[in-house]
Amino acid sequence: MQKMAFWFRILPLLAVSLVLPLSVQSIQRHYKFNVVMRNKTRLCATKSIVTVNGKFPGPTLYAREDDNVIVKVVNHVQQNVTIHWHGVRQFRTGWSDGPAYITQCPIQPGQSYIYNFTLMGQRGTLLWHAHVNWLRATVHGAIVILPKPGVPYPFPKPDNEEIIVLGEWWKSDVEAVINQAMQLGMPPNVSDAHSINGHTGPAPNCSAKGYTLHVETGKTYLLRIINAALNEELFFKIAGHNLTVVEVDATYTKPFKTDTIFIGPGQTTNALLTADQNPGKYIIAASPFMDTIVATDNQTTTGTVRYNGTAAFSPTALTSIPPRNATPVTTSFLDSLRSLNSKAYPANVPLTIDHSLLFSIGVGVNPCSTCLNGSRVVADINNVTFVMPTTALLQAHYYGISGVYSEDFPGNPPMPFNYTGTPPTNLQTTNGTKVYKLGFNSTVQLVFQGTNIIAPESHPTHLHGFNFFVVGKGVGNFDPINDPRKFNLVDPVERNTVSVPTGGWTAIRFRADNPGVWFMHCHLEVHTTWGLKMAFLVENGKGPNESILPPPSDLPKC
Ligand SMILES: *[C@@H]1O[C@H](CO)[C@@H](O)[C@H](O)[C@H]1NC(C)=O
Ligand SMILES: *[C@@H]1O[C@H](CO)[C@@H](O)[C@H](O)[C@H]1NC(C)=O
Ligand SMILES: *[C@@H]1O[C@H](CO)[C@@H](O)[C@H](O)[C@H]1NC(C)=O
Ligand SMILES: *[C@@H]1O[C@H](CO)[C@@H](O)[C@H](O)[C@H]1NC(C)=O
Ligand SMILES: *[C@@H]1O[C@H](CO)[C@@H](O)[C@H](O)[C@H]1NC(C)=O
Ligand SMILES: *[C@@H]1O[C@H](CO)[C@@H](O)[C@H](O)[C@H]1NC(C)=O
Ligand SMILES: *[C@@H]1O[C@H](CO)[C@@H](O)[C@H](O)[C@H]1NC(C)=O
Ligand SMILES: *[C@@H]1O[C@H](CO)[C@@H](O)[C@H](O)[C@H]1NC(C)=O
Ligand SMILES: *[C@@H]1O[C@H](CO)[C@@H](O)[C@H](O)[C@H]1NC(C)=O
Ligand SMILES: *[C@@H]1O[C@H](CO)[C@@H](O)[C@H](O)[C@H]1NC(C)=O
Ligand SMILES: *[C@@H]1O[C@H](CO)[C@@H](O)[C@H](O)[C@H]1NC(C)=O
Ligand SMILES: *[C@@H]1O[C@H](CO)[C@@H](O)[C@H](O)[C@H]1NC(C)=O
Ligand SMILES: [Cu+2]
Repeated sequence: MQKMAFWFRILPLLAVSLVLPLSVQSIQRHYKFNVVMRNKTRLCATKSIVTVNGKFPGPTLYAREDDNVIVKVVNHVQQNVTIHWHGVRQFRTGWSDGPAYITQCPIQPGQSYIYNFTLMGQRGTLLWHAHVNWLRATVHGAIVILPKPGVPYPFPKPDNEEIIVLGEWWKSDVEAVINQAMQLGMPPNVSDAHSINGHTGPAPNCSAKGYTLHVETGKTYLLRIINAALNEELFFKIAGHNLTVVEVDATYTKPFKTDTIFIGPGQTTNALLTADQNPGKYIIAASPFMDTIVATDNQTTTGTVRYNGTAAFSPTALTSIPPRNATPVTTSFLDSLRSLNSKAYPANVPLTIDHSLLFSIGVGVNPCSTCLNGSRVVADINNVTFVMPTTALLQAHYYGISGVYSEDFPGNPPMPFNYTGTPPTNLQTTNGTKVYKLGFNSTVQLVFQGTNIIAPESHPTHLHGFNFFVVGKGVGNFDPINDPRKFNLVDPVERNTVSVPTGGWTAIRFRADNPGVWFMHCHLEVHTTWGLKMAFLVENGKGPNESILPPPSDLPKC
């Protein structure tokens, strides 16, 4: 009897310690993404767009850190489709990363593909988006990664949270916009409006209702802000309120207060908003940043924060919009970003470097007999304009198919010049499908150097498969002797997409501990189309968990 009582008491404990941790580690989240056409009315006109499940923005993918996520994507439209889980590390699961012709062939009309990945060592907000042509203009949505069960946020628990997806809207079909630009060899038409959660708000000749965030006095909201625009870095503000930034790109930051968020395409920012002002209505504004001669969509999109109990007729508090060329606002925001670097969330910055790379990034001009001026604008990294292969690079690497890419991507500009001074007279680039090879677990320091060719421009540059630390940045040319002395190797911000300042440079560091083929490109879609892209090939390691997993059986074929 006594023995049995003992076992009755201990069994639940055993059940807890043996069964619970296992089940907690292996929660599966299943999603189905039906890619379908839908008519949407924006700017007082109706247009048919590609969507996921009919939604714009698309559905939010919720999961916890350590969860296994299974998304079945079924293509019901006439375009090729792929989905990229922007910022998800995809440790050994490059097959689920998504960029067309880099890690997979597109999901063709009528076909489907199951993305299967585990969220490891990340928590916060990311985004998913189509990664073929310009489809991501309408095919995008939020990824919310909650902390593991029982693990609190490292900041006061908000009363509620809200996803804020910023986007761009064209009255025309977006594929027609880029196809026309490519035919002419000219920059594409800018968008007709920005949007907040799919709402453009009031625009010229169209009194559309904007997005509204309802708040209760005294409560704090975690805003999960995502820039899903194609070609524009944006400012985000709320009248009369400061925001406290606590996380970017699914890594925690040291909290800091700001009245303006600066956010590039592909980036995410979590910020706390406290409804501590007089009850009323306050404008939310998203507007473009551009500090050089390049054209932008100048429409500021607006929404409203509305305190509960506010009368419909009460006036709305406006906010001052940063000027389009407000470089100091961007600098002060970027300089405030620091990784949390706590005991629980350390910043493991590589301190010794195996590969020290300098990548010049910008545009060029190549001959084109059929184009408007007999030339076309292209873009390049180290003078290589990347040409998309017709076989995905990851398959070519995994199966040893030769002739798809070469491994001679230059680690330095082949012909150094004064990148931020007078450009060379010959603006031509070379074509190539080249990768840069990295040994497993090697360390990389990569300096992005913007060029002045045609015009200097800020490039929000994105690396797939890794987070990196932003150890330094500056204006002018990178100085390899003096600038590294000023690097922050203690608490640099950790992210997956970084803005390289106009006419300047940014230095990042990362450890190549994820085997596979990883795309790196400017997240201004126009620059990606023009060729500002390349890939790193990270070799397998020797250990049991250091190789690419075998490809899934439903991997699309080209
Ligand atoms: C969209 O609208 C057009 C024209 O109004 C109509 O012909 C078409 O069937 C609609 N498509 C969908 C998917 O609703
Ligand atoms: C997902 O991938 C894991 C690891 O490769 C595999 O064991 C599992 O069967 C896959 N699940 C699905 C639904 O494909
Ligand atoms: C781009 O803009 C030009 C000038 O406004 C216009 O004529 C053209 O139709 C636009 N292209 C597309 C695809 O909308
Ligand atoms: C708004 O409408 C007016 C009058 O019809 C027209 O002149 C103007 O060009 C329109 N503006 C835009 C941005 O469409
Ligand atoms: C926002 O922060 C600034 C600088 O700290 C301060 O001057 C301002 O009063 C704050 N505004 C609000 C609404 O808290
Ligand atoms: C946007 O504003 C800039 C600076 O004010 C201006 O040079 C540019 O022509 C505007 N672009 C459009 C499309 O109106
Ligand atoms: C807002 O809602 C809260 C809780 O529902 C309530 O306590 C408060 O009085 C409301 N405030 C106003 C201004 O209606
Ligand atoms: C590069 O050009 C800039 C702008 O003209 C000039 O200030 C700088 O001195 C030049 N640097 C070198 C190394 O020549
Ligand atoms: C880029 O490559 C082209 C073609 O080989 C060459 O003419 C040009 O001088 C190179 N430019 C630079 C900056 O390396
Ligand atoms: C470079 O590649 C593009 C296609 O991506 C092609 O149109 C162009 O002719 C190529 N240029 C050269 C010099 O091979
Ligand atoms: C990678 O290298 C670091 C530093 O040498 C080492 O601490 C770590 O264990 C290595 N990781 C793997 C997976 O080999
Ligand atoms: C879709 O992808 C397939 C496979 O790569 C390709 O052959 C086809 O041309 C693509 N279709 C379009 C419309 O781009
Ligand atoms: Cu760019």
